[in-house]
Formats: sequence, structure tokens, C-alpha cells
Amino acid sequence: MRITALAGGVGGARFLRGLLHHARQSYPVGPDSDPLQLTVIGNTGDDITLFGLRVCPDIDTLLYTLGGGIHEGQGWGRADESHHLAAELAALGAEPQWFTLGDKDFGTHVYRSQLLGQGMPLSAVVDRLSARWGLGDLGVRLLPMTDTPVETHVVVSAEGDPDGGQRAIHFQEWWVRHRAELPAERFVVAGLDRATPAPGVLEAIREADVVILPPSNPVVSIGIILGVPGVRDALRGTRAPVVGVSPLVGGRPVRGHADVCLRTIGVEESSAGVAGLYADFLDGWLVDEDDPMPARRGLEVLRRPLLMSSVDAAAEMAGAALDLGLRLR
Ligand code: GDP
Ligand code: FO1
Ligand code: CA
Repeated sequence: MRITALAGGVGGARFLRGLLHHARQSYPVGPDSDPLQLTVIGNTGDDITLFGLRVCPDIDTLLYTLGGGIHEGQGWGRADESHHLAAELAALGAEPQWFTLGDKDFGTHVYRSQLLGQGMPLSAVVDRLSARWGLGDLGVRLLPMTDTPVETHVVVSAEGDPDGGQRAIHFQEWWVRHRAELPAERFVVAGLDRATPAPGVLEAIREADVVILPPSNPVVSIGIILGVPGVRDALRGTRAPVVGVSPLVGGRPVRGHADVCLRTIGVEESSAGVAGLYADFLDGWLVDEDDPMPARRGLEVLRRPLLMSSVDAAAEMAGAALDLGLRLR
């Protein structure tokens, strides 16, 4: 069974770990089994160059979560980290100091930057990192959405500027340093209109049995992947049902600032608002139990508890999404 998912970082990774858990329970490997082959198309709009190193937070969150090396409490970065390198950089006065990189995590960025510097495309680098984390053994193929550099920026009102001047800052600076509290005018995604899908991305959407949109941020995770030329058309054209999971529980994001992102692009902060962003290709939609969601022609809505409080809870959710997709085939 070929499943293709579009994913950001923490929300996407936890959901997909649940999907693998569900598959292990429901489709035991045997001579007649049809094992789950999961292709994950990861967002690279969050990527940033720090200290001369290329950092890909969403890709790394997927690698570490699926591979068993994630810091569970944070949801990003490595478990059992130390911070000797960051401390030395701070002593040197190196900037920025608002983004925490642990020593083990630095290893990923050094290796990735070395390979990129040798001319290797990001997708090939991600293959190497996937091997390190044993993703192939799990039946997972991780693809960056594109090999072309893409960076999400946020246009904010300049602090203290009496004329209301504007400037663009990197998405990470807005999200991590300013906790999305600096009023955002709009998102500008450098390189997106000229990006080409990484090898295998469009095929994975066209040839899937089911396409799943995990509860990732609809604007700065899924929304960026949808902006890669060709991806949206592939979703509209695929024969596979496309099933999405709302990132809102009780009308609010479980973590992060998806509500601020939706407001910034002028979309209602609700599961209905998010579904509207996917309306041209969405066939099935999971919303939390008490979440208002008006019926919409051509959209099968399913109500389920959508809090991923444990791997088992995420597996339940993912199983429900997969079953809905299989039913809609
Ligand atoms: P990020 O790149 O690390 O921000 O992660 P994603 O874009 O993949 O996912 C972020 C979204 O996941 C947020 O909008 C959260 O509301 C959503 N999310 C996180 N945990 C849960 C959960 O337990 N249930 C649901 N439904 N959504 C969640
Ligand atoms: N998120 C934070 O809130 N603070 C950090 O210092 C931070 C560091 C960091 C380092 C590596 C990495 O892969 C992710 C990291 N994140 C951090 C998470 C992350 O950048 C954001 O939550 C997402 O990009 C938002 O989608
Ligand atoms: Ca992200």
C-alpha cells in the first residue's frame, strides 16, 4: 500500500510516527501482506543558514522522530543533547543566540552542509540522513519538497518605526525569537515560484493509493509545499483520495501559532477555514469531536479525538485517516 504524506515538523512527524505504529499493529508482515510504503514530502521553507551551516528543521524533526532520536518534550532537536558548541559560539559573541542548536544536532548540519558544498542536491543528502536513521527499514522514503533553496520570510512592521515602515525577517526569527508576536503583514516565500519539485515528489502524489495531510501548519508547512509549482495540480489530478487531519483542537492550535498564521493570510481560524485552503483537492477531513464543521459537498467529514497525547493516540488518529482514505478509493 502506497501512502504519500505532506508534512511540516512536529505535528506531521508525530502523526506519521503514529501511522507507522498503526501499520505495525494492523498489517503484520507475512507472505501475503501488502506492507505500508510511506513517502513523506517535507517542508523546506523553514530552512535557514546559521554559522555557515544549512539547517532544515522540519526535515530533521521528521528524521529524528521517525528514527527514534527526537527530544520528546521539545518535539524538535535531539534527545540527550549537550550544548558545548553553542556555549563556545556564545562566548565568541557569534550570532544568533536565539536559536538553540545542540551538539548532536550540529553534527547533522555540519554533514549536510559538507555534502551540499560538494554539490550534492538536498534530496540526496536527505537520503544519506534517512539511512542514518533507518527510515528505509521502516518502509519510509523522505523527500524534501524541492532541491531548490526556498525560505519563508515574514513582513513585519519595523519596531518603533514612527512611519510604520516594514521589513522582512526570516520565518525562524519571527517564530522562535519573537514567538510570532511581532505583527505580521504577510509571508514572502523566497524562491518558491521558481522551485521545482524534488525527484519523485509528483510521482509519489500521482501514484499513491491514499494521500494524507497530517495536522501540520496549514500556512507555513503544508501551504508552502502546496506552493511548489506542480504539487497542487498533482493533488487535484491524482486518483488517490486525499484525506486531511485538522491541526486545531477546540478551535485552537495544539502548539505553535497556526492561528496567527491563518489570521495573517485572512483565513478564518477554524477547521472549516483550514479545509477551505484545501477545498480543490480534499476528499476526507478529520476534525476534533466538538469542532464545528459545516457539511460541504464532496467532502467526507469524520469526527475523532484529535489530541496526540501519546504514540497510541496518534496511531488511532492515523488509522482513522487511513481507513477513511481506503474507504473513499
Ligand atoms: P512544525 O513545523 O514543527 O510547526 O510542525 P507542523 O507544521 O508539522 O505541525 C504544527 C501543527 O501541528 C500545529 O498547528 C498544531 O496545532 C498541530 N498539532 C500539534 N500537535 C497536535 C495534536 O496533538 N493534534 C492535532 N490535531 N494537531 C496537533
Ligand atoms: N524552536 C524553538 O522554539 N526554539 C529553538 O531554539 C529552536 C531550535 C531548533 C533547532 C533545530 C531544529 O531542527 C528546530 C528548532 N526549533 C526551535 C524548532 C523549529 O525551528 C520551529 O518550531 C519550526 O521550524 C516551526 O515550524
Ligand atoms: Ca515547520
